Amino acid sequence: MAKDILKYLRDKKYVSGEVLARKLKISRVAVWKQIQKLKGIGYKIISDQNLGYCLISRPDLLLPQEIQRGLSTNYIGKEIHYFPELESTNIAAKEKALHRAEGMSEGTLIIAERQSAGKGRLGRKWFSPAGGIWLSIILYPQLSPSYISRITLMTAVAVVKAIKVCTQIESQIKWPNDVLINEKKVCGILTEMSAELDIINWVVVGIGINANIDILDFPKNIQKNTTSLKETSGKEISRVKLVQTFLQEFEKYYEKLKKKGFSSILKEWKLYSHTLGKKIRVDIGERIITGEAIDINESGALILKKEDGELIKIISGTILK
Ligand code: BT5
Repeated sequence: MAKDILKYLRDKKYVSGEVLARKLKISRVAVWKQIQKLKGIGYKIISDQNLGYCLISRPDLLLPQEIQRGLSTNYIGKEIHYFPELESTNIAAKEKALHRAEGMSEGTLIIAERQSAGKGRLGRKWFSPAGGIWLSIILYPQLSPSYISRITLMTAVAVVKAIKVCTQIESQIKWPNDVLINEKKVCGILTEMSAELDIINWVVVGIGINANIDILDFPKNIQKNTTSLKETSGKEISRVKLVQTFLQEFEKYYEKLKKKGFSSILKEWKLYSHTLGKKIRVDIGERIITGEAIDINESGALILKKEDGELIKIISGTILK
């Protein structure tokens, strides 16, 4: 109901309690109660005995009604589950993803203001204080499980585009799942899935973007290699706008991936690549391989040229400093 009142409240203009009551088919006392609720979550609303209610400002929170206001996607973010705090949006999304048969729809979003146990890859920790963007998207693609790495690469392209559109900041993609600004990590992506033979049951794409976080708030051991959009631009950015833009870009690229294949996205990925052309060391679990990153192939694997000229195809790994 509080959400419905927002539809009729106008930015910086008065709407009478009577009109609100009539539109929503509730009493004026009920309207007043809902207004108190909205104030409680940070909406600044003033009231005048004769004129009614006037919305002065919205809270800087990633509330579903704020994200969905003006969101132009067809299905990504049409359903949003919002939490002030969660252990991890990926954990919550994975639980929800199981309920496809009960109507869980593709593109459902889990979003939290803070994560108490944010996850990186391979059991690493992801630091997730207030001010960042921590979200996970549930997908049910009819693609082969081998597409998982392409979904991560595609997501990184959508992040770079959204950052550019919203802040004008140029960022680069470090294969496979990092987005960097001036060599420092501003975003990490964690893609998880459940699959059987050649069928994907579900995919959860988790995205963490350091939006309005002060660098000194990061743990000491990662400060050197980490940045935030606030730090780079020198001012707070609109997180709601960035989430909306990202969701729109994400849907665009996801559709492209499914309909036209990966090659068109790969071209853009290469444009934003921080990795190609560099001499790197990659930890692939059982060993570390050194060589020049010369290409990404059609399935999203990194092609490394060793000193002796041998070409190695790496499906997943971590580039070492
Ligand atoms: C990642 O792992 O980069 C994937 C991060 C995914 C986070 C999102 S937030 C929403 C969703 N819910 C979750 O629980 N996770 C996803 P990886 O490549 O393994 O990098 C992890 C490493 O990045 C850590 O070991 C730290 O060194 C560093 N790190 C941790 N927090 C960071 C932060 N906020 N910004 C930059 N670097 C960070």
